[in-house]
This record gives sequence, C-alpha cells and structure tokens, in this order.
Amino acid sequence: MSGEWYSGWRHVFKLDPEREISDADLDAICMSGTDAIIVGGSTGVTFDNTVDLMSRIRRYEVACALEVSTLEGAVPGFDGYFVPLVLNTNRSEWINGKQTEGLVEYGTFVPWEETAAQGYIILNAEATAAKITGAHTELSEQEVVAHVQMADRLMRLPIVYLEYSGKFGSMEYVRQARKSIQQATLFYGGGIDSAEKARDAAQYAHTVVVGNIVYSDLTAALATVAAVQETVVDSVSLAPD
Ligand code: 1GP
Repeated sequence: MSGEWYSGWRHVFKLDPEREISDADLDAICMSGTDAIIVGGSTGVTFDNTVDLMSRIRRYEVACALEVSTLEGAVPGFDGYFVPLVLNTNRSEWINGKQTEGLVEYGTFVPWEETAAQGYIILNAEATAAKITGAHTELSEQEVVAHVQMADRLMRLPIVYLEYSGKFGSMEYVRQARKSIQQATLFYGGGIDSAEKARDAAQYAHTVVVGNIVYSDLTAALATVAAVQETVVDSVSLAPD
C-alpha cells in the first residue's frame, strides 16, 4: 500500500448516495478544485444508488473514492476504496466483523493497491454512525490521543479519521491527534459550514472532509475548497511540547 493515491489530498467532499443532488450542483462540486470526492453514507447505501452517483461523478476528472460501509454498496470502478474500522466501540463487528465478512465474499476482487483502512474515531454522539456502531464518543483528550496512537503506531493504519459528522468538533483534539501521529494521514470531518471552520481544521488535519453543507448551502460548501487549499499547516503549534 503506497498511500500515494490519497496522501496529498487537502480537501475532500463527501457525497451520500442516498441524498439527491442536482446535475448543476454536482457540476459545481466536481469542478470546484477539490482534491477528491468520497462517496459514502451511514444508511440507505445500495448498489444502485452508489453506481448511479459514481457514474455521474465519473464524467469529471476529479478523483473519486468509495467508503465501503455495506456489502450491498461495494461497487467496482472507483479510483480508490476506503474501509472504515471504528476504533472507539466495543462492538467487534464494526472493528473487524463486517470487514472480514466482506473479504470472505469479495476478497479476491479487492484492488489492494488502491484500498486503505481508515481508523475511525467517532466523537459526536448524535451522528448516525455513532448510534449505529455504539461508539464511545465521550473521550478525554488523553483517550483520543491513545486511540490515535493505537491506530497510527500499534495497528499502523494508513488513515486516522476524527469523525464529528454533523457537528464542528474540538480543534484542540485535532491538534493533539496530529501532534501524536507519526505515519498516518489525519482526516478530519464534521460540521464544516464556512471557510473559517475549514481553515481551522486545515491548520491541523492533513485532509479536511466536507459533507452536509453541500446539500444545504452550496455556496458555503464551495468556499471551503480555497480556504483549505490556502491554509498552511500550523507547524508551530504542532511542535513537540
Ligand atoms: C461525514 O466527516 C464527514 O462523514 C463530514 O461531516 O457532513 O458534518 O460535513 P459533515
């Protein structure tokens, strides 16, 4: 796993196959200058709605990856595949159960060079993903760092994903996460609905993921692209203590 296909991404839009998006809005998203589009959702993801969204995005040059959260939604033809492992749950099906079920079924077809595991740390109790997976979202700073270390150093996962889906999270947690990472790429996602919040997250995260706002305020969503691309990672505040 080289990591090259996603490691330079600074800004990503995440689109949900279950949600409607007009051709005009999709055109604006695909032409926005974002580094990539991730297709993924917590509920209602099917083969048909995933193929449909993929083929519409495929008319554009932008990189397009699938976050595989259900077996039904595993669709060939994407540039890359992310496989989420939820690290802050006790329910083992979300850590290795569903993933191995998927590999039993489709293991021989997996394009391994373009497939990467994401160590998810879900931190918003109200997020659908938190409810479905039974994530322990009330983590202290030390516990977040411990989860990051487990992902980055013990498990050597290529991606650590601080997920606040639906809520803008603690940038201090993102900063601490980035400080403690040695080899993984840090994704941050959740509640980014303005250029300012996008900039805040981009100071610390390698990759900033923007989702919901695409569907409620396209102009604000588009403004996050330049905001992230222009933000330099704050190396001073990431220096060792
Ligand atoms: C969701 O992390 C992404 O998986 C983005 O979150 O939808 O809140 O922007 P939002």
